[in-house]
Amino acid sequence: MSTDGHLDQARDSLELLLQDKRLPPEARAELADDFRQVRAMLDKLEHGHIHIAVLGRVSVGKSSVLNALIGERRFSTSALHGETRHHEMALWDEQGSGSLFLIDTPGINEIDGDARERMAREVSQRSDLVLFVIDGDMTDSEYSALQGLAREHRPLLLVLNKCDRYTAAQRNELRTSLLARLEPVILPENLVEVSADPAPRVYIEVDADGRETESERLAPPDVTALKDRIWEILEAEGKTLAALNASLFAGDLSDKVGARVLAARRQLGEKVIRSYSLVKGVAVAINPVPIADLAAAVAVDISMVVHLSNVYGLPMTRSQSGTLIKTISGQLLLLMGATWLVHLVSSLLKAGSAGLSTVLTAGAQGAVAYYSTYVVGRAAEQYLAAGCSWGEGGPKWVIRNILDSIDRDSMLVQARQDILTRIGR
Ligand SMILES: Nc1nc2c(ncn2[C@@H]2O[C@H](COP(=O)(O)OP(=O)(O)O)[C@@H](O)[C@H]2O)c(=O)[nH]1
Ligand SMILES: [Mg+2]
Repeated sequence: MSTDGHLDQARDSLELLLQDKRLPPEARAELADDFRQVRAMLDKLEHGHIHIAVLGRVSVGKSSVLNALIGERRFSTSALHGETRHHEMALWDEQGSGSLFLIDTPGINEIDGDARERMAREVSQRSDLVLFVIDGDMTDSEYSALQGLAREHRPLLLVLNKCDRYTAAQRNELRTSLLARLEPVILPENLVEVSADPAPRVYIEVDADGRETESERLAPPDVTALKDRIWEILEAEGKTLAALNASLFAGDLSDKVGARVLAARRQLGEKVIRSYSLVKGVAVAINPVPIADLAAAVAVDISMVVHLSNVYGLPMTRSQSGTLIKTISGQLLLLMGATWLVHLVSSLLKAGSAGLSTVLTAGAQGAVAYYSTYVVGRAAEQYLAAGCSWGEGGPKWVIRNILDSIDRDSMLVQARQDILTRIGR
């Protein structure tokens, strides 16, 4: 599928689900995040934007590097810890391209463990080019973050900043040892040395009388090597870079969104199934004469399946839903007919006695009805989740798995309690 196809599909699916007011709030919040990402990606594709992001430890000079590229103080910098709190973006209008954006990020060591990995991955997935900034030999956490990035298969430059602090000999030594350690992740042309915000130089002048005067002169930033390398990369693969990245990202994202949408539907489906099961259980408990109930009971199941089919965006008519229920009940009867009937008949036999036991048996029958509707609902849901298919194993296999996955006894106890509470006893 094309990049646009993936994203359009993800967007449509999300939009539909976001409109469903019955969706639990947590699920809605998660989906809203995905939605923003899809939208940002679509915008980016539409406008042919290219995103370049910095990553690295705090205070290595990430913000300074971006400022030096732009030639303006667009991102705030600080000698203190952690000036950059959130991702920030600025247009880099070099050579009137109008479509290059620089993205600043917090230090990778300001967030811990999993969150750090996640941020690094997210930043890299959204960007066409990542500048990993360091200011000396690499720490273990820098090293592992860089390895993680390399696994994403995105174009990656290693930027050694603060070169004004090193002598030429030190720089050479550093460069050699970094390359040796990072081979083959970083090739020599992708390790660039810069001084984004060099410390002022102190000059000492001695006049004719031997008096010394000290003066400070600002040193200009030097990021030429980086700029050149970025332009080389962009010129060589400019548009393809963005497109390749977008399709990698789109594939990932639509898989992720697909899984989220499914999980959200399951959550919603479970609510729907449980409420119909309770309706059915209560109806049977109030009126425990099975023959008279039969038609009404099937009607409840049919409504439930129609409702579920809407949750899954594959609307069914009542008659289609009736057919589906027949298939499921047929399998249920085959799989657990015997125990099922014994259970039901023994409940019915007790229905004659009055008083407390009537209440209990009513509850028991209701619970059985609850359970059967629940199983029907789960089976129908599985069928819908697979895009209206029973898969290779057929309905028998699916339904057996569902029966195995439910702890029947505890569900019956719980159902009976819920039913009795509902009918006020
Ligand atoms: N000596 C020197 N200091 C630098 C250089 N680049 C940045 N700095 C200083 O390093 C500190 C942290 O810079 P900043 O850009 O805020 O780092 P960030 O946390 O990675 O964004 C600031 O005080 C900068 O002035 C450089 O090339 N040389
Ligand atoms: Mg910063």
